[in-house]
Amino acid sequence: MTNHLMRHFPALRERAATPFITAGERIISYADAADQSGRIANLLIAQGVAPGDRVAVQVEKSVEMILLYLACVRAGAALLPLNTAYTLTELEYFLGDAEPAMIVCGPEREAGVKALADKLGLPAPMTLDSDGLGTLSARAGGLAPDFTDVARGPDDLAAILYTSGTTGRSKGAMLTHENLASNARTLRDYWRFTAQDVLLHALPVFHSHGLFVAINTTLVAGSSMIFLPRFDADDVFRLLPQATTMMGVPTFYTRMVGDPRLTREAAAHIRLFVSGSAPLLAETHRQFLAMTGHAILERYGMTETNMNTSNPYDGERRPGTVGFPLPGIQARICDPDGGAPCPDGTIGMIEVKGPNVFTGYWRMPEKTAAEFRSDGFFITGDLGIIDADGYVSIVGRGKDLVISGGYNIYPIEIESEIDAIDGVAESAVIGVPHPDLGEAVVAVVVRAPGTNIDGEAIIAALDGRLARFKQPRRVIFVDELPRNTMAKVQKQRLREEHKAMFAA
Ligand code: MLC
Ligand code: AMP
Repeated sequence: MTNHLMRHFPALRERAATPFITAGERIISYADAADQSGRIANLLIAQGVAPGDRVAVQVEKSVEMILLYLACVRAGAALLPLNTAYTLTELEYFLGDAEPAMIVCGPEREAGVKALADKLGLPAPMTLDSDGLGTLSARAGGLAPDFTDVARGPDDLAAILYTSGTTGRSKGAMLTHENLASNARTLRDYWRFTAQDVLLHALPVFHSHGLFVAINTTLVAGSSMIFLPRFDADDVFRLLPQATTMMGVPTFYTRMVGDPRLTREAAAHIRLFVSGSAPLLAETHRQFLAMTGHAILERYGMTETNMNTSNPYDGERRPGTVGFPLPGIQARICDPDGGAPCPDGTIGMIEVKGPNVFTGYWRMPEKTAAEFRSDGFFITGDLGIIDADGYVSIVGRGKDLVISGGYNIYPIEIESEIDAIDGVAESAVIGVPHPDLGEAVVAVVVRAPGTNIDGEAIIAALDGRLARFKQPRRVIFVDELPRNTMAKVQKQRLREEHKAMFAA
């Protein structure tokens, strides 16, 4: 048996001289990537990382982070990437739950992560900074570049990505070699990626979008990427003429549309702009088209499923829709409660099935079972409709979720933190339309009787406990929360009341 996912990346052997990643002045060829990932894979083995073991990684974006991902695949380990914004309090849960055999963190975090690792009985962390330096690179540098990839089959674990949930605790979505490989093949073919492509990569690399959609598609096509540490409009406009494709969350595109530098000429070298992770406003799609002549291609995915649907490469890219189920992937609309198929053209729960869909949540068999139908369809939690032409539209969420700048935020997690603060009786967290982030987090809070806590004190109490991007952008105080006859908080009513709060 060979290593299933690595078999899909022949460029590492066959396109040795081709640039894989350009980052500033650095150019890392496919040959470099093969060598460096081989050294890191040798280090993983030397550290005792065995097939199936987790390697937890919370580091700034760097080329070495991607080489570490490749090294994990090659050594048969499962990468567990973590958002750099997560606090040590949040990290404790992930490390305790996943029990990684190796931990890699930024040098500025080393002491805190080591203390956590000691407490949990895990190995001390290695470090990796945004320039790719640290104990990981130093130690791997002394090892041989040759590495025989560990044999792994299609169903073996390749990565665990944690996603929050409506029940509070984050769940580790287990993705196999074939989940990743099948989606990479499909996207390469559907979006016509070839070895001639250069992808402008400004996304973070700890989520499915920046990691798998962007990087696996590049690897499977043997094409190149230009790496930016983050979305910075100056860098993006400077580098667009060197790229042929770009992927982004809608915030990238709303920022570009609001920038006078976005012209036909600026985008002339690009053949494809892709958007996903959050709804792209039809208005943004139209403005972008008017300014550049490019119809942004919107697609729909999830951590658990990789990509499910996409607007077509040829043919109409319909604003406000997420296109058609990708080849080999089935999507259907069902009654959210009973699961019965909905009549054509009605709104219901989007359910999907295909080689892209994960195998389950790490050590949570009941939660896994609850999210699959008996015929193997995964219940996405997104409400949608399929029109007469087959285009899927997402029209709402069956799950209480806020998507801010492409990051998913589950209100229950914020509410439980706020409710635990002295001076708070109860709270409801909602997402409110925001011109830059799509949605922004707002907390509606009822003070405890006789207290006078203010918004600043609430934010201060959340600092260090919750990642900054999850913290409310605004806190509103009310005497009581609106409830229905079942005593359930009427969030829709709160969203309606506050919908113009951030109006531009
Ligand atoms: C940063 N901040 C955010 C935020 N990003 N707040 C809310 N929502 C966000 N998304 C906060 C920071 O903590 C900071 O707070 C302040 O905003 C400015 O930080 P910044 O780093 O300068 O922000 P910026 O560079 O402008 O980042 C915004 C962004 C970025 C939208 C460019 O968040 C981003 O790249 N998002 C992409 C997310 C993504 O990749 N999602 C894919 C998930 S996978 P302060 O107060 O400290 O200043 C998935 C599946 C699929 O969903 O289908 O793809
Ligand atoms: P995550 O759990 O971070 O992978 O986020 C997945 C969720 O993002 C999906 O369940 C959708 O709610 C949302 N999402 C992804 N792509 C789109 C899109 N193009 N339009 C609307 N929502 C999207």
